[in-house]
Amino acid sequence: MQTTAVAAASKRGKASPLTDEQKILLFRNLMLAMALDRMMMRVIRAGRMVGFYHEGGIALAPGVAAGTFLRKEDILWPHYRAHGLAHMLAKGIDVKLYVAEHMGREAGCCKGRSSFHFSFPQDHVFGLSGNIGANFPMVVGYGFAAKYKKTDQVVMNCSGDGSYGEGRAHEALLISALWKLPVVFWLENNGMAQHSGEQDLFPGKEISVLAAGYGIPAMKVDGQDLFACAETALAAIAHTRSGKGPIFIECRTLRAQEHSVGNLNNEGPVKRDQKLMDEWKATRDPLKIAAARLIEEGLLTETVFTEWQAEADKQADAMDEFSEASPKAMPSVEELYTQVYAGKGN
Ligand SMILES: Cc1ncc(C[n+]2csc(CCOP(=O)(O)OP(=O)(O)O)c2C)c(N)n1
Ligand SMILES: [Mg+2]
Repeated sequence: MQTTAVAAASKRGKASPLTDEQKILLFRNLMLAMALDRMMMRVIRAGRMVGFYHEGGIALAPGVAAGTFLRKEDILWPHYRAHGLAHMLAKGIDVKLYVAEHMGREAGCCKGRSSFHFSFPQDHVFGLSGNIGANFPMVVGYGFAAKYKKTDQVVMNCSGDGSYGEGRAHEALLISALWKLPVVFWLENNGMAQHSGEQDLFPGKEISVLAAGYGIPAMKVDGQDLFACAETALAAIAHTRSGKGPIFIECRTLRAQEHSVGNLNNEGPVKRDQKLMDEWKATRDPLKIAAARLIEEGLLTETVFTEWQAEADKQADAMDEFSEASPKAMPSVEELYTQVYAGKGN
C-alpha cells in the first residue's frame, strides 16, 4: 500500500511546488466557485432553476485543484456535486453557459435541454451524469483511446465515495491498472452518499486502500486545504502523463448540508451531526484556510480579499442576469428529436 499523506507538504511553505501565481489563480478560482455555488442556491430556492442542484458548500477545493492544471486536451469527468462547477470553471469552460443551462435557457451549453446532464465537448468535458458511477466505464474508454492514439492526454476522473461501492468502479480500477491507462481516480470523500454514511457502505478503514489491491499507487489529502489538494493534483497529473498508469487520490472533505435542495428533512436513517457540520463551516472553510496562508505569505491582504470577494459575487450575479435575459428553452416537436440518441421510429 503506497498511501502517502501529502497534506503536510503544503504547510512546509517554501517546499511547495506551487508558484505564487498558481496559488492566486487557485484561490480566485475557489472564490468564484463558492460565489457561484451560493448564487445557484439562491436561484433554485427562488424556483428559477430547472431540475436539481446539489450544493457544493465547503467541499469545492478538491474540484478546483483537479481542474486547474489540466491542459485543454485533457479529458475531465467532473464530480456531479455542484454539477462539476468547480472542476470545469478551473479547466476554463464558459461558466455562464453552465448557469443558463441550469435555468433552462436557450443560451445554455445544451440549449437549456439538459438540466445537469450536459457536456462541454470543446473543453473536453464529454459528459456528466446523475447516474452515480456512470463515469467509470467512460473513463476507461477515454484512457484507452488516449493510449491507443499515442497521445499524452490525462483523464481526470472525479467522483464521490458513493460511487466506489459499485462494480463498475472496481472494473475500471482493474482494467486501468492492467493496461496502464492514464486515468487519475480523484475521489472526493465527504463521508456521505445521499442517505448513507461511509461506515454503512465500506467495511474497511478508508476507501483509498482499495487501490492497493489493483497495484495502483494512492495518496490521501485534506480536502479543505486547497494548496495541498493542488500539489497532489500536480503530482498525480505528472505521474499519469509520464505513462506510469493510473493513480488514486482520496480528498477528505465533508458534506456540511443536505444532499440536495428539498432534502433537508429526508436524510434517511443516518442522523447528521449538526454540531460537526457547523464546526466545519466555521473552522474548516477552504477559502478562509487558503486566505490565511496567502496573508501569512504576504500574497494577500484583508482589503484585497474583500475586493476580490465582491468581484466574485458580482461576476456570479452577472451570470444569473445573462441567463435571465435568454429565452426559455421551448423546443418545437420537430426539435425534440434532435441531439438525442432515440429516433422517431418508423
Ligand atoms: C446508479 C445510481 N444509484 C443511486 C443513485 C441515487 N444517488 C444520487 S446521489 C447519490 C449519492 C452519491 O454519493 P457520492 O458519490 O458520495 O457523492 P456526494 O453526493 O456525497 O457528493 C445517490 C446514491 C444514482 N443517482 N445513481
Ligand atoms: Mg459522498
